Amino acid sequence: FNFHKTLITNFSSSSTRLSHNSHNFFLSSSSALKIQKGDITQWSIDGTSAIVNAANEGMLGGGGVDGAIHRAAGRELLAACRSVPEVRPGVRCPTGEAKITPAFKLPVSHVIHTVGPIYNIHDHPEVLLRSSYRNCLRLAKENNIQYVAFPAISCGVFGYPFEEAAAIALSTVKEFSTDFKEVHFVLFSDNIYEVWLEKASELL
Ligand code: AR6
Repeated sequence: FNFHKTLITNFSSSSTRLSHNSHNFFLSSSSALKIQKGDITQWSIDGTSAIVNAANEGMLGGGGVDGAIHRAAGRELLAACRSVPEVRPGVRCPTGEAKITPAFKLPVSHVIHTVGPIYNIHDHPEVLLRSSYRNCLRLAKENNIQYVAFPAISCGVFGYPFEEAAAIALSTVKEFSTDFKEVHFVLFSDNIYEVWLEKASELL
């Protein structure tokens, strides 16, 4: 009993601006998964932290969460992305991979940029989406990041069905169940938030 009490105290003492709306799940005795509605550019937490950007292969900004992150981080983020070497013309981050930059004006330590699959174009989008989440988490771990926040990668203009995306996102985070203090999903729409909560109750 005391053991659990300690954990709960520790988790509630790590404050996020959005925590009033968050649903908490345990990944392990030392790690929590939190699902909340909100704008990921506003997310902050005490500790080494990263937000994930759902970018495109060029990494020079775009619409959706990518646009919001670049606007909030400022022009230095664009310069940092531009300095990521191209692996082929116009491609800095191939689909399913991830790159890390500083976060500049954002209230976190780093931004991890990944490119999810375009659901109706890529073969085996489920393999690529899992690879996006996995590569973000690997990169976070390598950089000693303790807290990571994800948006719903590929669930906007890239057209991934929400339920399938939620199952992949949550089961992949579960693979890293002892590696982070907390992993958060910060979801913009009511609809996606509900789907994520339902899937988490099923899988965690
Ligand atoms: N905070 C959290 N989630 C957000 C925010 C925000 N501020 N803004 C939007 N979302 P999308 P994709 C949600 O389209 O499908 C860009 O142009 C949004 O509601 O941003 O991976 C890139 O440059 C949706 O649920 O990313 C690429 O070209 C989720 O974030 C392309 O879009 C992802 O939607 C990537 O498409």
